[in-house]
Amino acid sequence: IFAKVELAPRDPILGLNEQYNADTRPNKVNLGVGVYYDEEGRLPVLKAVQVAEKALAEQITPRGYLPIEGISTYDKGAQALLLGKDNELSKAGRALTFQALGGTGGLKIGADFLKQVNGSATVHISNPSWENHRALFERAGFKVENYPYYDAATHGLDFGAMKTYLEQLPAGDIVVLHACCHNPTGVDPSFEQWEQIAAVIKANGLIPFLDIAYQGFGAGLEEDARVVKLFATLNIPVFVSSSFSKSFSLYGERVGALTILCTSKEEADRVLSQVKRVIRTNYSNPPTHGGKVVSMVLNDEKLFALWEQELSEMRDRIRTMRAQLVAKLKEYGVTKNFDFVLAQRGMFSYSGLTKEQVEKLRNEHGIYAVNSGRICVAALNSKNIDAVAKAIAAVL
Ligand code: PLP
Ligand code: TYF
Repeated sequence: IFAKVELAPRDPILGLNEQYNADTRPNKVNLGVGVYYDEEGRLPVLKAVQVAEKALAEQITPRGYLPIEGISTYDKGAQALLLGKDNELSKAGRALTFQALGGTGGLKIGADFLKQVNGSATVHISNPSWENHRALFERAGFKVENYPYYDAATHGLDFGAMKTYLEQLPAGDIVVLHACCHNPTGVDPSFEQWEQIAAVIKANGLIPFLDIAYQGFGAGLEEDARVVKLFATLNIPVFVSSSFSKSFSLYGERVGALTILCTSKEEADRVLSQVKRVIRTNYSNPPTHGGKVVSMVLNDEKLFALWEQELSEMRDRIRTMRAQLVAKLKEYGVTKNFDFVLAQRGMFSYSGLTKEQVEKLRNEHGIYAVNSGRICVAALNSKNIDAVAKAIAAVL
């Protein structure tokens, strides 16, 4: 049975990591994978997480199976982060949240459930989008198309083309939207543009699937959930995949969630029973540790405040790095205007570097970026930024 198995290509981003790890040059810099590093170039372990883990270590508890939908306080906390604490949908029993294996897991159980109830629909993702979106929805059995999004000429959003495209979609089609901090471009619609997108989605009977993997990295926890809250007012089915991988720096714990908004409590009860079946046949129930840590932080006022503070420090550091990169590029003689980097939000910048320039950066300078020109600004720090800016100036 293995004779005809073809060698699959490496993940373009995670494959880059393998190449970076094998590189022996001492001054190499990894701007490839979307991971937040601190000023020392280390993956942080947040103080809020440390406090929670110490508390958990002191209470030795049995490790039985979790409910299929996960830890209830985790689900409640994750839902409140998206919709706000006392929101109408949660109170009415119209919002369902499932602990999931990262944001990826939330997308996958949502996709599997959608395939069951809306299988002939086409899924539309932004052009470009996170590498895994297309593969994940195709693997779930969907046809996947791209909607216009990024405009390379302006380094901004091609809103006109995006809206026109959405307007011609048939009812029932699924639209995957990055609720904040678009990966890979860093370009988000304005709130006024979001209102127009939401109106088209509602008018055409489209199904929005919001992906929010960087809540807190744009403008703040509440501000970044504004788009989710907007869609929650539409009174239509809404899917939301959220991730704590980056915001808690808990990548390997696989902490994420799927939230589904329904139009009535009765509908929600039926949906709940079916999504549980999807989860049961995939991995039965989620793991305990990461979920307990996140739940403890989300549900303790002091720990929550500490986490929010740490998150705001991460966000501010990335902003500082954006400003420094733009300033250093000028300093090293780049005449092209890079001010657009300041307007981009979240971890990433679509730098506009070509594939050839990215290859040169890697081969000649040991600086790793994604072939699309995406760089992870959250991997810059005051020790590597000069080398990075000099190298970019050289390849330009
Ligand atoms: N969606 C987007 C847009 C992402 O950038 C990521 C990043 O990893 C994910 C989903 C998946 O998150 P997780 O690592 O929690 O599975
Ligand atoms: O886009 C990124 O870099 C992150 C990390 O298959 C990631 O989202 C990349 C590829 C992948 C899973 C996670």
